[in-house]
Amino acid sequence: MLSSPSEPAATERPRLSEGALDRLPPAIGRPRYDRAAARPGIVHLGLGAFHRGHQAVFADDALRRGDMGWGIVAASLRSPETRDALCPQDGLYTFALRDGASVSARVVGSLLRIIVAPEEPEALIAALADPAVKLVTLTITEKGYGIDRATGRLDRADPAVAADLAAFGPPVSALGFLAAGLDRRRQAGAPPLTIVSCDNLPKNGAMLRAVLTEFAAARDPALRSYIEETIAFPSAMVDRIVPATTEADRREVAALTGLFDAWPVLAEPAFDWIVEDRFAGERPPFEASGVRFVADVEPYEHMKLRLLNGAHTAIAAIGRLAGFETVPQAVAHPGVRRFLERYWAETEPTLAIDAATAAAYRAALLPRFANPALPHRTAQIATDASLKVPQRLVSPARERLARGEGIEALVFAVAAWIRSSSGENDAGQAFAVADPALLAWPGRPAPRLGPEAETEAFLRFEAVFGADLPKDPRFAVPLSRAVADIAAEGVLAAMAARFG
Ligand code: CS2
Repeated sequence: MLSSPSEPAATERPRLSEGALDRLPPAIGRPRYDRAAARPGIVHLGLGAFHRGHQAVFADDALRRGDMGWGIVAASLRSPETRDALCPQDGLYTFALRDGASVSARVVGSLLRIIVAPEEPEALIAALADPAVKLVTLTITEKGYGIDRATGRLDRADPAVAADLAAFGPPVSALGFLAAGLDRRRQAGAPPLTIVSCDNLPKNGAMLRAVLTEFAAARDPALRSYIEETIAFPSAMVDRIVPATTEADRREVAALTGLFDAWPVLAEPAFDWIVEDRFAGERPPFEASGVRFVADVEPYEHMKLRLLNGAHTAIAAIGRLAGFETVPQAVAHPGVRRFLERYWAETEPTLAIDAATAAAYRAALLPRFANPALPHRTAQIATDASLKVPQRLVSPARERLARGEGIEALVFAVAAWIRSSSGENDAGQAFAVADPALLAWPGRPAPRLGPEAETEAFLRFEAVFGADLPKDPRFAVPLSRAVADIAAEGVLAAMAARFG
């Protein structure tokens, strides 16, 4: 539903705001609750599109139902962009669901306050220490946790972590803010808190607990004990495809709502938020929105990381090499679909979840990826790939090898990632590699070193491959061959030769 040339430009329309809600067409949902009466019960770190297309929507549902203690104070840890877009709109934004030709939209009102952490560090610490706050959620991406991926421990060389450990000034890192907020809660005797990582990392709750306690221990042993004894870190599986917002999206939302929204969020209808049922205090009343609380999240986590995210990472690498800009474009190619079937045939049996759940999840993936209304960019998914490949592709490969099973599709995906890390596609065109962890890795091979030397160098990337796989010829040999074939024939031909 794109605006026609006769319609006003998006920015010429009245701006979305509290005062403009009455002008929305009746079909557009909106907060009918008294936002001034909503109280912050959640602090969120990492105010990107994903949060606004996922957790913030469930909080808005709760407020709509009259549970007024579940508003959100959201913080951007770096950039002021989202705050600058949303504050003139009273924190409101449009959330649009797109599925093929159908689109529906609602205005979300759960963001009660937006903090840009570097500008107002004290406000964020105070929000974290607020006794009314019961839950902290995080979407800070894989690289936000200051974790050393090779050891699973705190990465003291991470610049933000190092800065926070070196000085007691205003925090910079997510861990620094959490530690400061928790320390204040401890001193004030505030009620216990639950902290939920909503990033695509395995055992994300345990991982966050481990790095945060290690960080706190470096500060103050009493803080460490407080965290270990009173704070809950349930693991969580989050799922929803939420591509970065484009100018075309802004125009579409303006045409749909009649109002200009500087930063709407567009997503697919499918979603999951499965949280380990281990809360320190009150649990958010999100079940009515379809959020599930379970005893053990790990089977769901693996299912999602390996079936969806692993396929995404493979599509992103193949897509970058073959010149597919978006996921729907990539999966329109029959060779990619044949590869994916093999990829899923390898990964599905590694899951410790009942077969029917895995099969249903897998069956829904191709239609989700193919959704033409969500042009999810391969470049976006390829961001930070070196932090994604281990849990998405390498872990299932390792498990299959341990059982003596084949790993042709998994190895091919890893090979495509290695080739795409050179920043050049199969037609010889350069593209940017947005992967700071890869760029900072001292062993990174020089471009155009040749496939054999390239594979050899990458196999020394311990944070990705560990110490075992490089020595295992069942992994190293086919990897080297796949990298060489992709270099010689191009990714699509090398893929067709293997998977049809
Ligand atoms: C994607 C995820 O960018 C990526 O790494 O694989 O953001 C993916 O879209 C979501 O996890 C879907 O739930």
